[in-house]
Amino acid sequence: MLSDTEMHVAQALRQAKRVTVLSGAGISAESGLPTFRDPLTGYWSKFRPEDLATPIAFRRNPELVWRWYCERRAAARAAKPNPGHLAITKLQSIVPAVTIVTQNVDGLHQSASSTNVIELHGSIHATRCFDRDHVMELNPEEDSPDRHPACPLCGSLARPGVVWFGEMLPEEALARSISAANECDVMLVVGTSGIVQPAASLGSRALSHGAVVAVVNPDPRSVMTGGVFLEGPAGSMLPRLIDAAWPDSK
Ligand code: BJW
Repeated sequence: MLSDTEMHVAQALRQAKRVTVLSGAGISAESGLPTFRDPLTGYWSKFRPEDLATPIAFRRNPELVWRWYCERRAAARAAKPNPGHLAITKLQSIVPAVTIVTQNVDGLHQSASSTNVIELHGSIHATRCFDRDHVMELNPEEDSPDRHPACPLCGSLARPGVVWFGEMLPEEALARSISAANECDVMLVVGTSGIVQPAASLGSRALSHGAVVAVVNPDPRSVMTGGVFLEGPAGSMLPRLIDAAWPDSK
């Protein structure tokens, strides 16, 4: 039985010409990848962000940062998309203009065969050098916490191709995300605490442009002012919504 709010969002989806999905770490939780801010299992329950996810942290202790990302790369490579990712792929097969703006670096939307994915915080599967941003190839078979490669062009150490605190987001990705927020009829904000800027402000941007904004999250603390809240994990809530919007597609 669907709640009135779920019915309202399903109806808005059915009528929508353009949908934007803003995803965060929570959508990959059911694929076994930890979120950042879960008090028990999140990365930041064990590490401080400033010790690992900033350029200063890398300068201070590159080996520690490299080891952490090496473990996370291995986990991301082993992870499989879950029903939440797959529901978004299905949505893309029904609505022609669906843009996925993800803060995630794990590549699971792409593994679920989604297209039009904007990686706002980069990709953990990309590597470049710290000093000069030269692109570096990292062979998964040689990717080991004990081997921190240096750039063949300039000798500087490898770093993951992600966006750390205090770094600018990729300009084009941010511009496309802002357009996707401005232009959508419905925005689904899935699995994000909405703390990290500028991604966090995309929901209110969509709202102020007249979109229906629905937050999908098991934690009611993530309610966004003005958006509607659908309480539950993405892996069950998203398939329910799509099935409710398009019962014939079940
Ligand atoms: C489920 C679920 C299930 C669980 N189903 N849900 C303006 C004001 C204030 C500060 C700033 C500002 N502008 C910039 C800043 C500074 C900073 C910032 O925002 N700081 C905040 C902490 C306040 N931002 C930046 O530095 C950004 N750069 C920038 O803006 O440049 C210009 C500038 C620089 C300096 C000053 C001013 C301007 C860059 C941000 C980069 C973020 N990087 C990280 C690491 C990426 C690499 C990596 O993966 O290691 O990105 S931090 C981390 O947080 C990661 C995530 O993408 C990001 C967001 O986290 P997310 O995805 O929301 O995860 P969680 O864990 O927070 O939430 C998970 C949610 O899922 C929870 O709600 C759960 O309940 C839910 N969940 N299971 C659905 N099954």
